[in-house]
Parts: sequence; structure tokens; C-alpha cells
Amino acid sequence: MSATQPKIVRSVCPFDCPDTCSLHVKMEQGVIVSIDGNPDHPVTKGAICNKVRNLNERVYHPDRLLHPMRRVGPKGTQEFERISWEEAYSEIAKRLTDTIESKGAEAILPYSFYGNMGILNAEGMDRRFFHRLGSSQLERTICNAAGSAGYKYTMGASAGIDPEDTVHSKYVLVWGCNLVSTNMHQVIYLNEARKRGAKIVHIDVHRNRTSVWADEFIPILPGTDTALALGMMHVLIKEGMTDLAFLEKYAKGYEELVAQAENYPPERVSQITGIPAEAIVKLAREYGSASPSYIRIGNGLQHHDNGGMAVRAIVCLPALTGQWGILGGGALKGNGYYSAVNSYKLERPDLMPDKNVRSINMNRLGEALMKAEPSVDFLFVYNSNPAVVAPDQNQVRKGLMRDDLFTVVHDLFLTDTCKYADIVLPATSHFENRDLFSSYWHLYLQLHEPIIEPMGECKSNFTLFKELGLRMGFEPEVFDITEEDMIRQALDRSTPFLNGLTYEDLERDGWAKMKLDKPSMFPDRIPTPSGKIELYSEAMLRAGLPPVPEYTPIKEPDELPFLLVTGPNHSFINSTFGNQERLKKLEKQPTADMNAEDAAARGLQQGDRVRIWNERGECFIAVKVANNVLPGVLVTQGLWWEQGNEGMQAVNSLTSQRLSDMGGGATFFSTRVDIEKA
Ligand SMILES: Nc1nc2c(c(=O)[nH]1)N[C@H]1C(S)=C(S)[C@@H](COP(=O)(O)OP(=O)(O)OC[C@H]3O[C@@H](n4cnc5c(=O)[nH]c(N)nc54)[C@H](O)[C@@H]3O)O[C@H]1N2
Ligand SMILES: Nc1nc2c(c(=O)[nH]1)N[C@H]1C(S)=C(S)[C@@H](COP(=O)(O)OP(=O)(O)OC[C@H]3O[C@@H](n4cnc5c(=O)[nH]c(N)nc54)[C@H](O)[C@@H]3O)O[C@H]1N2
Ligand code: SF4
Ligand SMILES: [Mo]
Repeated sequence: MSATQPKIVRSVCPFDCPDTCSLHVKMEQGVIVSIDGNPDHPVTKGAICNKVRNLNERVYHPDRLLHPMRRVGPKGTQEFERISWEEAYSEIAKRLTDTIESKGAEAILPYSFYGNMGILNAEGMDRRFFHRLGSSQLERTICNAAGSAGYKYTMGASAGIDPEDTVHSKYVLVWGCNLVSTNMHQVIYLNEARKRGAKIVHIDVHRNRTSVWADEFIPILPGTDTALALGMMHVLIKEGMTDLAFLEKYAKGYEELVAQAENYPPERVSQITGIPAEAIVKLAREYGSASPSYIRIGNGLQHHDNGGMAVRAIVCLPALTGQWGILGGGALKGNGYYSAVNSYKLERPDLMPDKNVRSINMNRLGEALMKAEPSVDFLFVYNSNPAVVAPDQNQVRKGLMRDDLFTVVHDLFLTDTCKYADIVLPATSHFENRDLFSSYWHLYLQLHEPIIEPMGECKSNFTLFKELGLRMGFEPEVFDITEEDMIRQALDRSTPFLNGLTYEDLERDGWAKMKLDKPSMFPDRIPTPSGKIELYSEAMLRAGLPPVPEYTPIKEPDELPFLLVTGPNHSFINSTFGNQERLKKLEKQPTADMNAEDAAARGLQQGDRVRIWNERGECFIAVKVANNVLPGVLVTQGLWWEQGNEGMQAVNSLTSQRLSDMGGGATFFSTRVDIEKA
């Protein structure tokens, strides 16, 4: 084929989204002209979301960073001058060396998350670099840490059922998950299940796109899901709807759970959750009498003070009704366990000079920058935009403004975080990289070959940390390797799921499904300490947590009248795309949904500009009056940039650095605020 003929090449969507779609990219003369889904992929089957359909606009965006820059004005003013990579590397290397000599390596903190989900670029060469450097470790807990810990206490691992089997489900609870916006292929599978007779119930604090799509919507007060799960258990037990044979064989602690559920009659649960008692009884009866039943557990409920317990409690339900092992029955929060590659070989924690180096929870970045001892003097940000996404943003930004802090930010765009950087480095898009992608929902690993050359002087995370490592004099056998070498190392792990998968297999086919002979690894293999599903958990008791599910209210003092939930929106991925005009237009403007009763009591009308505030900060936003939320609840959607929305203040100026009950998770949604006309 001649170079001028359009051709279609295969790619993978790199964003932090469960679907990890296979893409077909149309190229003309070496330029990406359009993006579509790859119809051959067994799960994503050619469908992609609107965000990624125009990804060429992001790749070729006029604002893309194309060369390194050094700050020349005060922090926060965006005054930079162009420098070469040579200058950037020598300044960074010198700073790193000086910091280690004067303060020790703990004064250096990497800060990253999954702006690019590629395994090599998100948890490969970067991890090696910071391990070898001996820097402070970062606990990457901002997303699903609480729920994963809670799920693990009950089931032993972050694993659920194969989503492809959910077409067989007959009753589906979509619990704290905004599927239509955040996991579109799950919607496609459930539409098929519905055609075959399934009922879909959405449990959420906000009537959103998913509630409209579902057959029934149950609005719940934020942070009260543990009580609802216990109320359902109360009814299931009272009405003899539990599967005693399954429980006898596969679960531990049923009697303790029966005693605990006794404390949660529907009337009490109704007062806690805001759900009428009859609705709780009906929900439990429907769930208890349907099979196969499936619970898709989302992130919404775990971003609370009690989020770990909520997930732990909910995932007891499929055990009570004996759903594991039935095609289309069980639950799914995340499936990362199945496609786990060799993280030891990838990340090389053995390179750490001191295994007891301190570790800093990323949800407390503000505190770490302002108060840590020894102080954080060097911050290296990549794959993340903490000035927008981290909680308690005013403290984060205050920390980033510190004169004695040296900050490097590697990104594709001059984000709000870059404004505080001493050195800004240009990152490639994933189209420019070779990488390996797993999904935290479906069961396919995908290989990605670069489809365009790096733009300008951009470098991938892999190349940046490889070259910086070599510049620092680190071992060539660890750092001077190719992407292909590293992918081979990642695949070098003996697990029944990877089942001997090789680089050649992926090169030939593009993807491979993890081997799972049964609907899930449960109940045959339950990797808890007891080998059973732990309705009662001694590990929790030892950790100072209630050993059986128990409802505790959120910790935020209730001096202020409203609970604020600041979730993601339909057209961005976290703060990614917050600078893309087409997608911003679709979202119109940042708004806060408010119950009509509350609005009337406050004299607020549709579209009024309001000030939402608490002791941590304030946020100016338009109010949307609708009965989309219960009285006393406010919901915003989207992590909007401040740049381009001047005077708004990101919603994370209101959220707290408190950690959740388990896993050191974030508590974004356990926020109390007041609201007034601006
Ligand atoms: N379009 C889009 N897709 C995305 C993302 C994005 O930003 N935009 N982000 C990606 C990432 S990183 C993640 S982690 C996932 C998150 O995707 P989801 O798992 O869907 O999680 P959220 O959207 O955070 O919250 C889900 C729902 O929980 C509700 N909720 C909040 N508090 C509670 C509660 O106490 N109880 C109950 N029952 N519901 C509650 C919220 O109103 C929301 O509708 O999506 C990924 N996909
Ligand atoms: N209030 C509130 N806050 C939240 C949430 C919420 O629901 N409400 N959600 C939380 C959740 S679940 C998550 S996962 C986090 C997400 O927080 P982040 O991981 O920070 O996600 P993004 O905002 O998408 O920022 C990712 C950045 O990485 C950059 N990037 C992309 N690819 C590359 C690359 O290859 N190399 C480099 N160096 N950079 C790259 C992007 O341009 C972007 O600026 O936010 C959390 N914050
Ligand atoms: S953001 Fe999610 S749904 Fe959209 S293309 Fe990427 S993986 Fe698919
Ligand atoms: Mo996330």
C-alpha cells in the first residue's frame, strides 16, 4: 500500500476507564485522521465513547507541550522559557543529587497516578527509578483503595466475575456506579441481559444517566450503603432466603452475621438511608429470589469515610444467596487480580537502598508538602494533575507555592499543576509509545505498538526515567533496556490466568484473554486467610475494625447542613479533557444539583450562581434545581480546571484529606458544606 493511501491501524484506549477499548485509528500520510472502535475486539466490539472519538484533536492540540521549559516568573504565573532536554536533565539530576546529599533521598517524592494506564508508563521504569533513588514511597490510594481493601477482607482478592457472562444475569444491582458514563460496555452487556428478561436496579445518591437507563432507581443518602446492605441481609435471613448449603461449604461467620443483621430492621435502616422501609423489603425479596443475580459495585460508595466497610458489606450478599459459581451470578468491583503481571520484575523494589523508607499517602499531599518531617523538597509529578484532583486543594496549592520546593511536572499539557513547576517536561501521548495494557474490568491484555512518531521533543514516561536513570549512573542492565524487554519481564510470571502467555502471542494477535475456566475463581479458590468467604474476619479484628459488617456514620462533623458529592462527569476522565473545547461545550458549565425543596428554602433558582463553602475552601458554581438528589444533598460533576474557568475554584478546595476506614482511601464524597447565593 502506498504511503498516501489511508490505512487503519490498531490501538488501545489508554485512559483510566474500566473498558480499555481496542481502537481502530485511520491514518493518512502518517497523520491520525479519525478514531473508531475495533469491531474485532471480543468485549469492546467496535463501540467507543464520545471522549475518545475525537482524540486526534487532543494529540494534535495547539496547546500540547512540545519541549522542556524552565520557570522564569514566580510560581503560579505560568512564565516559562524553553530549554533543551540536555539542560533539563542536568538541572534535574543536579537537584536530585544535591537534595540527597543535603537532606537525604526521603526529601524527594514522586506523585503519579493513571493518566496513562499503560503498564510500562504507569508502573514500570518510573517505579524502578524512584526505588533505585531511595525516594519516599507514594501510596497510590486516590481511587479504589478503600473498596479494594474492603472487598479483599470478604473475598480475598480484587476479582469478580467475567463481565462477558453478565448477559446471563437475571437481576442486577448497579450500586454506586454511574455505568452509562463510566463503563459503557457493561451497559451494552446489561442491555442484552435485559432483553433476556433481567431487571436492573440503580442505587445512587444522584439520579443521573444510569438511573434513567435502569429499570428502577433507589436514591440513598451518601455514605449509608452499609446500613442498606445490612437491612437487606436482615430481610433475607428473616424470610429464609439465604442459601445455607452454600454458606456451610464456602463461608465463615454466618452466625455472627445473623446476630449483627438482627440490629438492622428495615425501619431503622430507612431512617439511616432515607429509603422507605417497604422499598428495602422489596429490594431484598427481589434480590433474594432472583438467580443469577449480579452486583456491579462502583467507586461512588467507597469515596467515603466508611467506604471500605460499604464494599465489604455489599459483597457479602452474593455469598448469602449462593450466587458465586453460577453463570452470570456474583459481583464485580474490579478484576485486576486476573490480569496481574509480574510487578516485582517490573518495579524492582529490590533496588531500594532502604526498605524502611517513609511512605506518603497521596491523599495527604497537602499535609506532606506543608508539614512532613523531613520536609518534601523535591516533587516529581507525572500521569496526574494533583492541583485539581487531590483533596483539600487549597493546602495542596499552598504547598506547591513553597519557594523551597523544587517541582518537576511531566505532562502533555500545561495543566493547573504545571503552573507551579520549576521544570515542565513534554510527554508523548500513548499513540507514540509501545506499551502493555490490562483492564480492571474485562479480562484481556493488549499490546500497543506506536502508531506515530513522538510529537516535537516529547518523551514517554518510560524514556524519561530510563534516560534520567542512566544520567544518574544507575545500572545499565536495569535501565538500559527496551520497551519490549520490559514487557517480556512483565509477562514472566507463572499464574493460571496468564497461562504461559508470551510476547509473541500478543504480537501476533494484539490481545489475549486471561484463562478463567469457570465464571470466576470463586467459590473454588477463595484466597482469604481461612480459604472461605469471610462474613466474619479475624484480620479485620486485628486491624481494629469491626469483624462483621457494621454501619458507622461518616466522620465529617455535621455543623454544616449539606452533604456534597463531587463525582466525575460524562465528558472528561477525571481532569483529563478539561481543556478540550468540544468536550467542555458538551458539559456546558460546572453545576451543583440541589433538591427543589432545599432551593426554595434558600431562595435559590435554576442557574443562580452560588458559593459553596466550608472551613477548607469555597467554590463558585451554578445551581441546578431538580429532584435529582434527596434533600440535604448536593452533587457536582466533573473535575474542572481552574484555568479557563477563572474564579471558580476546583471542587477539591472543599474536600478533606481524611482517610477512609480501610486501605488509606480518599474521602472525597464525605464532605459537608453550606451554600449561598454568590
Ligand atoms: N466519563 C468518565 N468515565 C470515567 C471517569 C470519568 O471521570 N469520566 N473516571 C474513571 C475513573 S478513574 C473511575 S475510578 C471510574 C469511576 O466510575 P464509577 O465507579 O461509576 O464511580 P463514580 O462515578 O465516582 O461514582 C459512581 C456513582 O456513585 C454515586 N455515589 C456517591 N456517593 C455514593 C454513596 O454514598 N452511595 C451510593 N450508592 N452511591 C454514591 C455517585 O453519585 C455516582 O453516580 O470511572 C472511570 N471512567
Ligand atoms: N473531588 C473528586 N476528586 C477526585 C475524584 C472524584 O470523583 N471527585 N476522583 C478521583 C479518582 S477516582 C482518580 S482515579 C483521580 C485521578 O486523578 P489523576 O490520575 O490525576 O487523573 P487526571 O485528572 O486524568 O490527570 C492525569 C494527567 O496525566 C496526564 N497524562 C496522560 N498521559 C500521560 C503520560 O503518558 N505521561 C505523563 N507524564 N502524563 C500523562 C494527563 O494529561 C493529565 O493531566 O482523581 C481523584 N479525584
Ligand atoms: S474512555 Fe473508556 S469507553 Fe471511552 S474509548 Fe476509552 S476505554 Fe473506551
Ligand atoms: Mo479512579
